[in-house]
Amino acid sequence: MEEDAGTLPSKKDFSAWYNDILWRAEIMDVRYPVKGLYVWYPFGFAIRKRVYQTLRDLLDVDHEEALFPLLIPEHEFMKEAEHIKGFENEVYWVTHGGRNELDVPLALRPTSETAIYPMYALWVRSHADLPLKIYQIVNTFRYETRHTRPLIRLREITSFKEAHTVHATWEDAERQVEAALDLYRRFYDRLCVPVLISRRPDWDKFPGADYTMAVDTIMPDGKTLQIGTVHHLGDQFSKTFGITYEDVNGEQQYVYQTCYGISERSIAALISVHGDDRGLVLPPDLAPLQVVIVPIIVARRRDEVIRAAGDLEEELLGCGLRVKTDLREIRPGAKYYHWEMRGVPLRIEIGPRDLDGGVVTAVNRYGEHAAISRDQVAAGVADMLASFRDQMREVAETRMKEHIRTADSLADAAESVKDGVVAVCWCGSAECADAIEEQVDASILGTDVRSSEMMTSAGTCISCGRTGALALISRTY
Ligand code: A5A
Ligand code: ZN
Repeated sequence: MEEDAGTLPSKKDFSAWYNDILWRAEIMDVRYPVKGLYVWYPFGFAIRKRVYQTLRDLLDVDHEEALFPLLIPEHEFMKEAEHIKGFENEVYWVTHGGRNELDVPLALRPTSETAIYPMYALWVRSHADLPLKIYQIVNTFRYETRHTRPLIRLREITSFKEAHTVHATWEDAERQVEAALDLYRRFYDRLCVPVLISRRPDWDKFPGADYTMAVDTIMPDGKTLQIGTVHHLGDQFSKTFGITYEDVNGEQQYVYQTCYGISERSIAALISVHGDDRGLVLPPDLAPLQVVIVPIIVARRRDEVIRAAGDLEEELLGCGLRVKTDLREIRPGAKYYHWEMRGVPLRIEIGPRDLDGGVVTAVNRYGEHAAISRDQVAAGVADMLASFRDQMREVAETRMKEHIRTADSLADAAESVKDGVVAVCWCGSAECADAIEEQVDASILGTDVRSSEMMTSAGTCISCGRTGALALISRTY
């Protein structure tokens, strides 16, 4: 791996900052020689592990984890007409085994409906089997034609969490959509990443779905990033794949389904929402290293300081914290720089003066100092970590709100959208959507916005003046 050289570009130039932090903080190596495929460094992978464990913990409460194959036979993949239309231009095909052409071409899953649902047709028998809630975390492949970007738009999505649920009625599936949104809200709350939840316009819904709800966050440049989607699939797939159950009266009924997904875009959001000009800022629960101890060594009292640092490390490890003492023979300043880049939430400095005073000096990743009494150090560190997490949540929330404006004219919207999301009133017609998207030079993100603060009553469409309802507009990744 490369040594740090120079500094991170300012986050004001977000794109340059993002590209740089990925290697400086050792998250992704972008030098892999296939477009859209990237390599997780061990440190990036350690963050991924914690983020995905958080997701698993939330899902495992009432879902089961399973694993389906990567390869999907052409005849299954081609069954659902809308679904194919949505994905056919993005599919990689395996056509050969060695030198022999395969009888049945195999798709690398771009998503797994067509791998999972033929099996669901075998598994679901009676109403007693419902609801069925299964998820898997896998890699998927999409031949993306838009500009690829590490963690954001990949051709191999390495960390695709997809849940697929089966229900007896349309309403049960609708309730599951809400439950999934709630689960995603809680997931992003653990990441301290604020989200906007809305219903995608019809032309933007998942291929084959009745409707799509999306979770977006606002990136530092004001563009939105879709970091999760929840789809109500109605009975389209159950009719195509013959997924039926016997109801209480002994009659066969088609099931209703949902699916919902999250990818490593969640980690792109985590990095981008919180990071600063000095590097990553990570919530303590997700940081691979929560506390770094930096001994401030003065020759005369060297052994004493190092012993004290070791004792402190042992005590904090004993409390279940992820701690490390940095004993490298480099300047303390270089150590601060190194660990700030990697987002360590808390640094503890311990030197002769601290020893004499019976304290340690703790500095959180926002640069706030506190002296913690040595006898109370475990409780003091736990408090600082907890309040740092709360602060992270607040800072991110405030910043997101600053990126949301309302507009009541197209000109106004066109101006405000350069800086973030704009809430407008839209009548719902396709013609007005076209007019708005063209004149504002941005996309309609969604309607039916799930944010108490944005529940405006009906107003007049900014394009045609007829009655309309709240819609969000943004430039998107
Ligand atoms: N089967 C459903 C869940 C599905 O595939 N939905 S989806 O197409 O919307 O993808 C789920 C989520 O994966 C998206 O909301 C987006 O956050 C992420 N995603 C989609 N394409 C991606 C890509 N090329 N690179 C990284 N993440 C992607
Ligand atoms: Zn209109």
